[in-house]
Amino acid sequence: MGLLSSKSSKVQQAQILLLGLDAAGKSTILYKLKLAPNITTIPTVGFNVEMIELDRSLTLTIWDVGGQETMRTVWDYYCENIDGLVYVVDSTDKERLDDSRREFQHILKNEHIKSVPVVLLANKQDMSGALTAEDITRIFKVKKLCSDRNWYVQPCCATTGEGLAEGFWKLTAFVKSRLKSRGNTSAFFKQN
Ligand SMILES: Nc1nc2c(ncn2[C@@H]2O[C@H](COP(=O)(O)OP(=O)(O)O)[C@@H](O)[C@H]2O)c(=O)[nH]1
Ligand SMILES: [Mg+2]
Repeated sequence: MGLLSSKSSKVQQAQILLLGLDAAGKSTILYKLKLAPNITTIPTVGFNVEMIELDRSLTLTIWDVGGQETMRTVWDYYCENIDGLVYVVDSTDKERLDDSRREFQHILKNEHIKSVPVVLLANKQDMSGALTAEDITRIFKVKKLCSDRNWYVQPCCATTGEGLAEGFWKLTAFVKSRLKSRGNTSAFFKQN
């Protein structure tokens, strides 16, 4: 029984965790994905959640957990039942790049997200001096840290939406491939 639509197809649902330091751009991304015009973001208290459908066979439920220091301690808690991780980096915040890298490294160690695909969004590419996706890949040691899973680093600009669809398409493909290889055991189904 589906609660959300009357479509007759079997739609898979994946749980996606959207993480990153505060002010990285997570809420902007979430609202941009929903195509809501002229959204003013406010700091996330607790979490925001949105469901999006890029592909008719897979609905992504995206959990935007606050990035403030106090919230970072509960990131681990949200990792249960997660099918994909999107990690947002403010490519211009060079002062906190190391903090962000450390949090990224920490979250990848979580048992529950072992082998879960990761898309890093190198956000704020519209600003001068922004580090490139290649810079972020190198600085975050992504090749090494994510050698056990599918990963991709996507440059984007959350305010214009540029690069977001590409990043989430990549994630969708990774998630589908993982669910397939796991025999769909971890996915929820909405049978309408
Ligand atoms: N220039 C620019 N500003 C951005 C971009 N993405 C987010 N911001 C701004 O960065 C600030 C923090 O964004 P927000 O989405 O609230 O970050 P969150 O704490 O990760 O949810 C806001 O003022 C956004 O308008 C971007 O791609 N370019
Ligand atoms: Mg937020």
